[in-house]
Parts: sequence; structure tokens; C-alpha cells
Amino acid sequence: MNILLINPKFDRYTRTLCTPLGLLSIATYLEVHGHKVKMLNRAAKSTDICKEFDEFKPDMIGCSFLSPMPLKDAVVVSEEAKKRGIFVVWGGPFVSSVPELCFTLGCLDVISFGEGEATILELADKLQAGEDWHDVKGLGYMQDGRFVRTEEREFLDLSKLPPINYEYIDDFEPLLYTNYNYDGLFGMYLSKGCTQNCTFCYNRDFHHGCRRQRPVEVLIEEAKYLKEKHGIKAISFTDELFGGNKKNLQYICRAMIDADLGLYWGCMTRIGIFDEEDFQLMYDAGCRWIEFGVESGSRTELARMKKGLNPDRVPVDLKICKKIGIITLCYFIVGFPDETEEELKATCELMNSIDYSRFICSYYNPLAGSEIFDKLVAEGRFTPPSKIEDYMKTKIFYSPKPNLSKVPTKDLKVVRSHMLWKSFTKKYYAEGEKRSYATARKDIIDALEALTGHGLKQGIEQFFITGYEFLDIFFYANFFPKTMKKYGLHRK
Ligand code: B12
Repeated sequence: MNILLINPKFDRYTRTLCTPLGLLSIATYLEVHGHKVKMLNRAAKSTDICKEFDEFKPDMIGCSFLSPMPLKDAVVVSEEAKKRGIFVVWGGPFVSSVPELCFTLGCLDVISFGEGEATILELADKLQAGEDWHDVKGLGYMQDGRFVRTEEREFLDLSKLPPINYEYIDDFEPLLYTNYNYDGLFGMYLSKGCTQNCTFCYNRDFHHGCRRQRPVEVLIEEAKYLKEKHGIKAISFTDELFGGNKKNLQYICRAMIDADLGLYWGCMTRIGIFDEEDFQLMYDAGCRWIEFGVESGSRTELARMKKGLNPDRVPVDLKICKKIGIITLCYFIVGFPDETEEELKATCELMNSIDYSRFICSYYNPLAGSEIFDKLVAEGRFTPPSKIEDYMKTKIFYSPKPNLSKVPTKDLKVVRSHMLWKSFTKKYYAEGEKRSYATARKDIIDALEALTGHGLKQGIEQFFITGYEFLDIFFYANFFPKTMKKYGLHRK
């Protein structure tokens, strides 16, 4: 069967056009099982879809959604496919979390829940053989006006997956980006899911609190190939919990060192699971930056989040990384449901004690598929969008909407803006690192690139969005001395 896999265009410019890893894995899986596959990365280059359909003549298309950002383009593509009688499948974390709403658009046949490789293969095999596909595990579809969800599909054994065939990418250039002063960065993954069940995360529903890993030897072979054939210089791991535990992390790092991989890399992982010896081993294996989800400095709030994190470990781990020469970035959330002023003060206190790390601070936003989302809906404190069109509106978070905390919105804005401003104006991240890292300059370049990212119309839109965002942050970070004092925040 001819299957066209599509990563639709986003409706907002994003600097990091990460590798469409989910689609690549699906493409490879379908190919080794005998289907003819083509992949279109419309997020990077959007071509005439009618021409694509005429040339490749797909029997089925599959669109991928990590977030709602690709909705508009996916609708255009899917409507065109439906006109031609092509079978349309949507998959990815976003559609898995709002399955029924997707069908109000009337342009798709089925959605695939969770991991898609085996589901789409079984579906394609059945369609090709003219067999009934309605009992294929992991599907959602409409039947007689009613939404049907088939039996859940068991997870794949990732060690049985074929190595990813990256040749489905027709142009590598837009996928190689620069971050933390490292260029030629390419997104890859080693593991899926996370062992922690934070109440704000989709992990509970999507990965059932499981972390599964591909064989590191397969990853190393893929990385070597990408380095030699496509000139990648560094890997940005998309794993949600890189390494998982000490023993496994050490195994991964030693394998990379033994293979003499010769690539820099960075990852996201947890505070409090690794010690100095592990971070040193990571550095020796090429790790140059680590992103940590810290979320809050308050023990009570972290417990409410089920984060399983001891805030005392944050400055300790960050200091070790700094000493070794690993750049760090910490993610924080403000405005978490029921957050108090005292809890927010604890976050500010923690932030003040870790001056050398970069921060990203977001307002809490309820994510479908998470424990807290269900709780808020059940308690009538949050009403999720009832129309898919609401997800299609570009979401820009100038303020927490809704503010479910006990902290006034203005205070949340001052704290968040202060954190972002502090990060933005910081010059160095890691003393051990020879190269200094001028954030402000880099962020300004990113913002300017964003203006030209998607043509004139989006460029103008982006100009106002970025400009407004910048002024909003600048204003709240600098013009509320009393609020800053209340939370113990300092300019320097
Ligand atoms: C790269 C990435 C990004 C990139 C690119 C996003 C993009 N291309 O759309 C950037 C940085 C832009 C980004 C932004 C955001 N992201 Co993001 N991102 C990721 C990340 C780190 C990696 C994705 C990946 O490669 N996974 C590995 C592959 C193998 O898995 P996969 O993509 O899920 O694919 C599998 C299945 O989903 C399924 N599947 C996927 N597509 C398809 C298609 C078909 C046809 C089928 C059958 C199956 C299928 O099968 C695949 C193979 O098993 C994930 C975390 C993660 N590790 O998954 C978060 C993640 C996807 N992001 C997430 C979020 C919340 C966001 C933001 C909303 C964050 C924010 N608050 O701003 C923004 C979106 C902004 C917006 N305006 O909407 C959440 C999504 C949760 C959810 N339920 O929707 C994730 C899961 C992180 C998390 N733990 O919360 N993100």
C-alpha cells in the first residue's frame, strides 16, 4: 500500500523544527513490513499537496500532532485527501488527548492512540487485504454517530524496532539548529516515557508511567551515520527522562565513549538521581547541556505535583554541572492550581540561589490527559475547550488563563517576567565552559529569524507577537518594585 506520512505545517513559527521522530519511526516500520512510504515534512517545507497526491498516489495518509500547532494545515491536507477517497489517519500526543473533538472536523477516518507503529501497520495490512479493520487495537473512529475506541494496544518492545531510516527526510538543513552555542544540532531519541507520574503531565495516560529504551548500540550506529552522511555535529535528545537511573545512564555514557562518537549532546532529565561521578561521565561522553524540570521551590507544591523532587538538591546538582562545564536550564511553572504566595516565595528563593542557570518559566496550563486536568474538570474549576476550533487559535500566554492559584495574576506576571528577564540578560551559564554564552544576543537573533520564518504575513504577525511579548516581560520584570520585594526578588 502507498502511505504518505505528513508532518503538517505549524500555524506559528517555532525556531526548533525538531526531527519528526515519531513519523520516521512509523515510516521505517511500515517500510520493513512491505509498504511503500513517503514522508512530507511540511513544517520545514510546504509543497503543493495536490501535486504530491497526484505523483505518489497514496492509499492512506497519516498526519502527526505533537501539539495543536499543525491543526490548520492538517485540515487542509486531510480534506484534500478525503476528496480523493484516500484513507486518513491522525496520530500523536495531541490527538490522543482530544480524540472525539478531532472528528467534528469531518476530514479523517481514524485516530491512532499512543504509540503508532504497530497500529498503523495492522490497519494498512487490513485495508490492503480488504478485511474489516474496526477491531484493530489502538484506534478511535466514529460509527453511527458514536465515538468508538478499540482495545488498548500493548507497548512495543523497542529493542525489536528496526533502526530508524532517516533518508525519509528530504532536506536536513532546516532540522539542524543552534542552541547553547552548539550548532548542527539534530533531534534524536533513545527512550520514551517517564517513570514519574507528575500530575500536570500527559505521561500517565500516554506512557502509563513507563520509561522504555531503545538499545543504545542502535542509537550510536544511527548517530554515526548521521554524522558522516548528513554532517550533524550534536544531538538534542528528546527523551523525557534521559538515562532513567544511575546504572543505565552509566551504561549509555560508557557505550558512547567506547564508540568514540565524537558528538556533543544535551538532554532533559531529573534533579536528584545522578551524582558528580555520573555528571562527569556524561560530560566525558559529550554532554554539554542538561535541562531539568524543577517546577517549584516549595515542598508542599512539589508534593501536590507528585514531582518526587527534593528542592534542596537543585542548587547542589546545578553547582556540580557548573563545575564540570555542563550548561543547565531549569523549567519552572507558576500559577499551579492552589499555589499560595508562600509557595511562590519558596520558588523565588530557590531561583535566587541558582544564579548561573538559565530559566524558562511558564504559566500553568491544564493539559488534557493529565491527572490534574481531570481533577479540575471534575471539580468544575476548569472547562476544557468544547470545540476543536478553540485549539486552532494560536495560543499565546501573556497571562495565566485561567488563574487557578491563590496568587494574584499581577504577582504571577511579575515573578515569571523577572525569571525570564534574569535569564535573558545573563551572560554566562557555566564557568567551566570555555565559550561564553550571551543569551540576550542569541534570543534577539532568534526573534529576528522568527520574523522571516514563514513569509510576509506570518512575519508581520510574528513581529507584533514577539514585540508585545518582549514589552510585557520587560514591563512586569522592571516596574513593580513592591511586588519584587514581597517575593524577595532582586534586580542583580
Ligand atoms: C520536539 C518537541 C517539541 C518541539 C516540536 C513540536 C512539533 N513538531 O510539533 C517544540 C519545541 C516546538 C515543542 C513545543 C511544544 N510542546 Co513539545 N515536545 C517535543 C518532544 C520533546 C519530542 C517529540 C518526539 O520526538 N518524541 C519521540 C517520538 C518517537 O514520539 P512521538 O512523537 O510521540 O510519536 C509516537 C506517537 O505519538 C505516535 N504518533 C505520532 N505521530 C503519529 C502520526 C500517526 C499517523 C500515527 C499513526 C501515530 C503517531 O506514534 C509515534 C511513534 O511511536 C515531546 C516529548 C517527547 N519525548 O515525546 C514534547 C511534547 C510533544 N510537547 C508537548 C507540549 C505540551 C508542547 C507545548 C504545548 C509546550 C508549551 N507549553 O509551549 C509546545 C507547543 C506549542 C504550541 N503553540 O502548541 C507535550 C505534548 C503533550 C500533549 N498531550 O499534547 C510533550 C509530550 C511533552 C510533555 N511531556 O509534556 N515540542
